Amino acid sequence: MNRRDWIRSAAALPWAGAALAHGEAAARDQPGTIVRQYEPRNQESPFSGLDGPITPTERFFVRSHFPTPRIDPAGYRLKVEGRVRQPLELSLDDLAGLPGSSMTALLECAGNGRVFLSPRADGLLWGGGAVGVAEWRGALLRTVLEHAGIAPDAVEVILEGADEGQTAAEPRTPGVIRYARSVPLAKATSDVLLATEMNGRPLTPEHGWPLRAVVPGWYGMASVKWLSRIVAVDRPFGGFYQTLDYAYFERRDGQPSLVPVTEVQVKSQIARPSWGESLERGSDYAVRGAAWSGGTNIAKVEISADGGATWAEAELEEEGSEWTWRLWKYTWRVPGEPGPRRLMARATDGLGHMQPSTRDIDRRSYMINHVIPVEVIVG
Ligand SMILES: Nc1nc2c(c(=O)[nH]1)N[C@H]1C(S)=C(S)[C@@H](COP(=O)(O)O)O[C@H]1N2
Ligand SMILES: [Mo]
Repeated sequence: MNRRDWIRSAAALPWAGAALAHGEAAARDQPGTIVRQYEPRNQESPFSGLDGPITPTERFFVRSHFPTPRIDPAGYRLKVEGRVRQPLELSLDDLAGLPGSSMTALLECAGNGRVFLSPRADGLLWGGGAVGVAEWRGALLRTVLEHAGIAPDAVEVILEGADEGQTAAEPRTPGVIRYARSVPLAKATSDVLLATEMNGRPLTPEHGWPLRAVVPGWYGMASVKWLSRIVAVDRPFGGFYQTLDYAYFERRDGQPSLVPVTEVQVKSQIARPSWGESLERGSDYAVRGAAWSGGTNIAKVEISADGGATWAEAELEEEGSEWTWRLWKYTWRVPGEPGPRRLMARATDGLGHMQPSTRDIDRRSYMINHVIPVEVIVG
């Protein structure tokens, strides 16, 4: 189902009243992006613009730690080295010659929703727009690793970007470094994609042209853009972006222990109504949103309009591919009394994990999946 079909099928539903028409109209005149930081470029689009299973590239959030690197396509080489039998240097033509593979996958920044943390957290204050789904096309990382021949003692691969820089504030990088993240070998040799295309077009410069990793099911920080070097290593990588940044506390043996942020946690977000929207009292309003979980499918989404005292099940749209979100809708009979109201959505995934109602401080400023109400005005 494409975006237009999604809107059309919504409009055709029997309960589609005036309030639904209002909500859908808001989705069509798409609001623009919000620039969170100008240089390096960081931007998101309001989640209220959700209008189908795929996020258009121009509305897809951008999260960059350093300026977008300039890459000469003729001179570009992807290096594969470290604990391999045969180091490789692959040109763009070499990459295009590999067996093609495509995947519809969600990317969510580990800091998505950070603006809702209280007390205020450090880092970019994302609303709910640092998440999106795209169709990615390229070759499987596995194919490249097979060509290079992974040594038996390798445990991880480091994915390194061509972008570089240093942080001005704490935590400080050791001078100028390149952006890099590692992926354990089991993940690297199963479903990680090396993408050259996004939504049927070559990657844009901001999204990692000419080549990026897509690590499905993991928060976005692992999907390294401007991928230029892959290093197989025989011990876990302790790089900046998985120790000082993008790491959280896991309780082990009664002690909080820092571990890298990896899998996306179960979450649902309300797209419409949007924050502060006025709803006509007594009308039927089509509440819409999406739910996702890194490791598995979504089993259930529930809505509460009474602060969590009671929950009603939302209707799930048809299931997409393994790594995407599940769109949902719920027809809410707006109360007859005017005043402020709060709507909440909570998802449960196929493994039985339900979104928590409160924030876990062990997660520092990442993995923000507790239930966050949307406040509306009934008038
Ligand atoms: N080389 C490189 N790759 C990167 C980053 C970066 O700054 N440099 N940011 C990461 C983070 S934190 C996220 S959330 C995703 C965002 O991908 P997008 O900008 O295409 O949405 O890219 C990841 N890959
Ligand atoms: Mo991110």
